[in-house]
Amino acid sequence: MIAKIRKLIENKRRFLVAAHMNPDGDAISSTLALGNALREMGKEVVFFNGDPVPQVYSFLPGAELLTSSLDQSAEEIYDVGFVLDSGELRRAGEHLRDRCRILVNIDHHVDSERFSDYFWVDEKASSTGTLIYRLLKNFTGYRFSLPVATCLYTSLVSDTGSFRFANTDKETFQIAAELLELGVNPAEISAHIYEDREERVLHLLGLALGTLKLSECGRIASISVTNAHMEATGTGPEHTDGFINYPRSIRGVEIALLFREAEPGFFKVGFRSNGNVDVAFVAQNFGGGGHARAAGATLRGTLDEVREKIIGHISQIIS
Ligand SMILES: [Mn+2]
Repeated sequence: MIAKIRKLIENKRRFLVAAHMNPDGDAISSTLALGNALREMGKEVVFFNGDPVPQVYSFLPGAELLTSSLDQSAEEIYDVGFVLDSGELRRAGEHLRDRCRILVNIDHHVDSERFSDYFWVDEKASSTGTLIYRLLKNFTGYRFSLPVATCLYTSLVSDTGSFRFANTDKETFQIAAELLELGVNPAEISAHIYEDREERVLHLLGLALGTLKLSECGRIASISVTNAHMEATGTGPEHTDGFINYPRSIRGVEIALLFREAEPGFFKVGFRSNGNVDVAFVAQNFGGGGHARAAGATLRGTLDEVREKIIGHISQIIS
């Protein structure tokens, strides 16, 4: 499949590169890594995401090129649309199908749908950035530039939680080492991601931590972020990235949950697991999806209703 996608790139001219909305570090970085590399190959490329770039990733080369709205003129059709890190097309935008002659799905989500003409999913890869690295390696003449290397390194760091999560493997370190040889500065990138927070984000975190709940068995921990919390602190959903790691870090906790209010009457639920429970499977029960250790779903209801439904369901599974 890698070689097929390489040939597609070699033979086509106009590309769109997209990833899932409400983008995390891997979504943004893999978009920019592939987008920048295609530009370096002399291709015409549009970098797309339905949502804005989270501030912490705005340092990435090409971040300023990301657009949330496509030119609506009918002529604006792309030869190839890459949809990265998205288990479902609707997570990136259903309308992309009409705008692209060929869709390519590159992903590492277990339950990634076959919505595309080219389907390349490796659920063992620690990040979508890893797959972009492998793809670019397949071009004999391509040499990784520092901008592309910087994006790829950021993918690795963000999807492995700075090389801490269970998906961190030998390949992750091998790629990281190669990227360092190309001039990537790990401390600088980490400082951008983890030490460039705005004060208001910590106030939001404070409110969220105030909602911490631990189940009686001590194995399920959750925190919540409501629209009221975000209004009070002048923040948005993009500022909750990483919050779920706090309930996850409690001794004995196997499943961590983050409930975040989306549109009125809906809550997005983030799931993290230490591996005993497959949370992709849990999330699928509620119309969501993801990985065995990290997944998400959106549910209708009040915070109490959604929380009871999810925690009740998980309690049954683990008991
Ligand atoms: Mn990812």
